[in-house]
Amino acid sequence: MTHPSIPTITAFERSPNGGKGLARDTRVRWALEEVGQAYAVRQVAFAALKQPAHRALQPFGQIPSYEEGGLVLFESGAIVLHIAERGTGLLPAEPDGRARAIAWMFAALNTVEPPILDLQVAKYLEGDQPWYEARLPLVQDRIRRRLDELAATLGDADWLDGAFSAGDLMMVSVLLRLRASGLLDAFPALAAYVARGESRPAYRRAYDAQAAAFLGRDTHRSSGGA
Ligand code: GTB
Repeated sequence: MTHPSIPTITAFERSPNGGKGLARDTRVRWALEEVGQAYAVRQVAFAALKQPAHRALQPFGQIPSYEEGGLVLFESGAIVLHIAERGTGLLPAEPDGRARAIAWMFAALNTVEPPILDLQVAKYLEGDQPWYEARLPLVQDRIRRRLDELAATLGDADWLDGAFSAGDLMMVSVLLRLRASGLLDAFPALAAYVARGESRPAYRRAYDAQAAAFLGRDTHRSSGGA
């Protein structure tokens, strides 16, 4: 039985990538861990994602969703922002710093993640197209341009704007999706930034929890249920 005050999120029942933390429930788990909020996880089978019961929570039939009392939320960005606003440690108290941290969340989702998604679409969905080889360098160049710009802004700072914030949580989550491509290797400051994010205890707990779920030992938080 889930305690009514403990939020419930949804995650894949089976991981297409073997639970390497790249599905978007990980960023939500990470935010919950950063603010010290206990949570429950309901794992959803692929077929169930597109059923009305799940679409009532997530209109596009995707994970993650978030339920807390009467509140139902979808979109990982909105969920992380909600968690950050309710908890402490992910957004500065000072209004201008808070606004900038939120701007970095949007930058991660709206400016940096789209070309990274393009690369994944190209590789996994368009790899057999005759124009794939010609298009790939264009997609990679668009990512490199964003990484260049981001590296210039980060400089030699640890985090994007002062202390670690929800903006960094989201940016690191997005950049992690690039690791397998090797594109981050040409940007040592960004690779180090990502490693700093990954080494945070809250990230480790989130990663381990999503990985354990696929091995059927998600004892970290109550999972399963209707
Ligand atoms: N904008 C939404 C958000 O941010 O919440 C996007 C949500 C989304 O794309 N969810 C994906 C999903 O449910 C999972 S995260 N897909 C199923 C579907 O659309 O039917 C994307 C994802 C999936 C798999 C891997 N992987 O295997 O590495 C990584 C990321």
